[in-house]
Order: sequence, then C-alpha cells, then structure tokens
Amino acid sequence: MTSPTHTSNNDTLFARAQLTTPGGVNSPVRAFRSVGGTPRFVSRAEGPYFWDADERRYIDYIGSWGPAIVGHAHPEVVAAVQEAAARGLSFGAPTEGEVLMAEEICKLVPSIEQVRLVSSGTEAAMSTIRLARGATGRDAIIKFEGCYHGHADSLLVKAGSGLLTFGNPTSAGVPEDFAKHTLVLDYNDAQQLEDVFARIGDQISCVMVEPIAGNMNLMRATPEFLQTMRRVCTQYGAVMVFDEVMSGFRVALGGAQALYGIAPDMTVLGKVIGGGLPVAAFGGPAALMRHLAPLGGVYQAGTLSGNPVAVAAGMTTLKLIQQPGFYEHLGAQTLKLTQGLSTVAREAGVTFCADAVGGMFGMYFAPEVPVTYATMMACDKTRFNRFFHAMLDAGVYLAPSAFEAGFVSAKHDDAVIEATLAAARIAFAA
Ligand code: HOZ
Repeated sequence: MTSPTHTSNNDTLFARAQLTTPGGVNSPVRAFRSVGGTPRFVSRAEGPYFWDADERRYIDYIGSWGPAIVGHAHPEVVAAVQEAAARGLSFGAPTEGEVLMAEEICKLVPSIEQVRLVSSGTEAAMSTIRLARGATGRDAIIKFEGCYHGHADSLLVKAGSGLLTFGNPTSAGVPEDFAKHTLVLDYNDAQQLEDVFARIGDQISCVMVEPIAGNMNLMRATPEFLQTMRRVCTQYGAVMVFDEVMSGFRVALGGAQALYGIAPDMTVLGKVIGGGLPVAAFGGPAALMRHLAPLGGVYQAGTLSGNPVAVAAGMTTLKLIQQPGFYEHLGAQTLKLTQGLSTVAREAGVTFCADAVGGMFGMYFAPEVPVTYATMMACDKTRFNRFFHAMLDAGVYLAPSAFEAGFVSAKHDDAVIEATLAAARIAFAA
C-alpha cells in the first residue's frame, strides 16, 4: 500500500538515498518496507512534532524510538549540548560528567552499584553477555522469542523488532557456532524456563529479557514469569539481565524493575539516558562489574564511550524527568491516548485494543492485549498498515511496523492527544 500524500521532496531524497545507502536507510525499519510507501525524511523537530522534507508537520509517536521523552529539542537539553560542545567534542580521557552520570544512574536504579557507559544499546547488551560469560565461565545464554537486544551475533536469534518486521526472525551471517549457545524460549512461559534450568541450569551464563518488551510491539511480562526467572537464576548461579533499553526511565523513573519490584543482577540501559545522543550503559553489582577490564579479564572499550556532549544531553534529560509530577503527567497522557484510541475504534466497529505503561504504548488489531509471542503474531498486520497510512495522511506518525511499541513525550498535551484522536476517527474508518 502506498500513501496518497504528495511527498515530492521525500520521494526525491529516498530515490537518491537508495543509490548510496542499502535500502536508502541507516536502520531497516525506517525504510517503510512492511507498511509500504515513502519514508518521511525529517528536517527538524520540536516538542511532540517533527517536520518532513516537504515541510509537513506530524505528531510524532516514536520520539527517536524512545529517547525524546521530554519532547524534541528541549531548550535545556539543547543548551547543555551547545555548552558541552563548545568545551570540546571528545577527549578519549575521563571527564567529571561521566562520574556524575554514573552516580545518577546508580542512585535511580538501586540494583546497579557500578555502571559502564557505552554508545549504543547493542554494545551494552553485547558487553553484558560477555561479562556474564566471563564471570560464570559458562557459554550458554537464554533469550526469549520476540525480544530484541540489539544486533550482536549471539542475540540476533529469533529476535523481534526489524527482524520481525521483515519476517525473518534470525539474521543471515550469524554463524551456527555462535547461535548454538543461544537458547530461545517462549516469553511469559515460566514453566518452560523452570524445566530448562532443571535440565541444564549449571550451563547457563545468563538469562536476558525485556521485562516490558517493546520490540514485538509492547508486551508486558507476567510477574510470575519474572519471579520464576529471579528464583532459578539465583538457584543456579546464572546472571539475570533486564534489558531496559526501552523501558528504563520510560515506564517509571526506576524502570520496569521498580514497577515489578524485582532486582535483576545486570541492567542494560540506553535511549532516555542519552536524551537523543548516543549513550547506553550496563551495570550491576560491583562483584560482577569487577570482572571488566581494567580490573578483570573481560575486555570492553570504546573511543566514544561516555562522550562529553552525549553525557551532557543525557544528564540534562535525567534531571528533567525528575521534576515533580513528570511521570504522573506522562502516564496520564499516554493513557488518554490509548483509552481514546480504543473508544474511537469501538465506535468504528474495529477490532482493536491498546496498552500503556508510563510513556510507552502498544496498539493491537486483536480482541485482547497479547501476552504471548504467538498471539502477538496473530494481530491483523494488514489492518495495522491501513491504519498507519491513514494516520500518516492525517499528520500522525506512528512506528512504521506493527511490531514496534509507541512513545509519548511530556510535550504531548491534551490538544495533541485530541488532534491524534480526531485523526484516528478518520483512520479507523479507512
Ligand atoms: N528497530 C529499532 C527500534 N526498535 C529501530 C531503530 C531506528 O531505526 O532508529
């Protein structure tokens, strides 16, 4: 399906991009392949909006896939970046900003005693796996079908996100020798997890999970599933890893672990902590983190790790989200959106439901909110694509894939939500 919207500058840019960049994009989901049509090339963004290459304004519900929690181009974040940039872009030597950021993360996420800053969620998840393997001396890892932890080899097995969008859950180019150490289990199946641990628990280095999955659309883990995971990991000496790249500082100030009241051993962070610039992190107990070089034998490094400009954007964002009432407002606006969408769909006679946690939401063309990978896959993707394009035509930008979560910022005020629902009245009827 293609959008009828006139998009001359977007079309021109996309045609040019495809000559020099594979698929015309630097990250696959951006290419609109699963929804069809021409990607919007963003020229600028402010608050809840971005403008495309045709100067058309959209209400943005991806917010850079999560980081833009305080709204695009927040004046304080921009000022902090400008100030930091004026002092120098990158030193490859430690800075005070990194100390402050580590202290802040450890304060906000109590399960983290020590943290290492890196530049992307992929790097953070990959390094966490290496650390878990190095610390336990075991090779096997457990992940869950539909959970995406970035594009490191061991983790690209039955992963969600872009791989799901393109219908090929495991990437080509991942050697069988690597993939064989990755056991893929069913999300939210506590019994299966328990059974596997009973059989080979002493070979498992770590279990990595998105406690609130955002890469097979939004899916909440059941408390029982995470409690079982905590119990078997402790019993068998495996490292329990929460990938909170999406949910961290997004579903609550303390992340999903605060909502569930479950402390993982290791946490992987990204997105919000960079405020739109490349900062990610992984952290946990000092006893585990001491295995990292220069203290221990697990090597991990990066020229741009803890980059001063990126850290300035992240620290300012972390300050803004701690303002009184921030999460109450964010959660209320997200709920207004999802409840409003459900009402509009019901009035239009469309089978649809939605879920929201903090500033993150999922939309499902299904009778009930899915709690398993199989039920998520059964959602009506064709209907989503039609809705996506009708919303786009009406000036609302949703994730261009039925398998991605949506994100609301603190700048999505009542007028923005109302405008979205007005667009949805047209889109559900399309
Ligand atoms: N699949 C990524 C989000 N889950 C997309 C990132 C991007 O394209 O920027």
